[in-house]
Amino acid sequence: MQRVLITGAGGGIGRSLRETLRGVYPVLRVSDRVPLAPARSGNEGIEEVDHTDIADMAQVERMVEGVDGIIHLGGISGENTWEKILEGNIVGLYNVFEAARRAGVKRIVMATSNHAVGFYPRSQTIDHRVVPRPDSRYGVSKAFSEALASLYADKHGIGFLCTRIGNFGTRPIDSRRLSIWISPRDYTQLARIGLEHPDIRYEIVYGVSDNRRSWYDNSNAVRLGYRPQDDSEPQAAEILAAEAGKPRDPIAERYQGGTFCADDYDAETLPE
Ligand code: 15L
Repeated sequence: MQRVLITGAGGGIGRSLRETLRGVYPVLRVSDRVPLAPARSGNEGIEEVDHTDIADMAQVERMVEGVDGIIHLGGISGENTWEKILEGNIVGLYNVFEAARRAGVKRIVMATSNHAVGFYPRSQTIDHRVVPRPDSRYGVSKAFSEALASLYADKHGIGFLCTRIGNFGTRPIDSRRLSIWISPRDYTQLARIGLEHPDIRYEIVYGVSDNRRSWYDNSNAVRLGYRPQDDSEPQAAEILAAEAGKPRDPIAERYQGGTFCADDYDAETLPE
């Protein structure tokens, strides 16, 4: 990998990867539709800063020019109106994959989400083979991203690592996140596997740390060499004590997607 592109580089994960991947590849191109910090150069590699709205194919074609691998974080990162999801996560995603195909890009690490499978109950441990159970319009767009990646892998030979990210941050922020948290250094490791592993065609893995309370069987990531360094457990006692006695939504508590499942919920019976 000579030149690696990070889309959505202005978001939390993008800003973090810009630091942790600095100097790992000779050129790091960072892109977003929001303004980014100016490019740096020097011993730790060259940065290129790009400004692109992924809903516009002409801009996307320029963004991917000369790139060997992409970490695609761009688009909408939570529940939103259908119009915004359509623009960022359906049209925008298609533009990135299609422009990448035309430009001969060989590898894409993609941010899908736990919300593609958010309606699995917390009582169930799920692996990379389960069928999607989206918990929101956002979750549907992430299931779509996994399906589009599968098409571009099978038909066009682009290698995809689809990372179903839990919750990225320096520490878990609540009891649900104790099960799905991922630290910056663990996500960096996973992204590097996605770009550098010699035999990736189409793989789904969970973007989570080695959390004792995990709901995921992440053996597919382990098979690819992932050795997470972090576990949310040291924060558990403090988080659980802070939440003790607070009212809890029964739908949010039952399913892995939490409040994404509870929002707008009006079915009369609970899905299994
Ligand atoms: C996600 O997919 C979102 O991008 C992030 O903002 C969080 O909401 C996260 O899931 C989560 O489930 O905590």
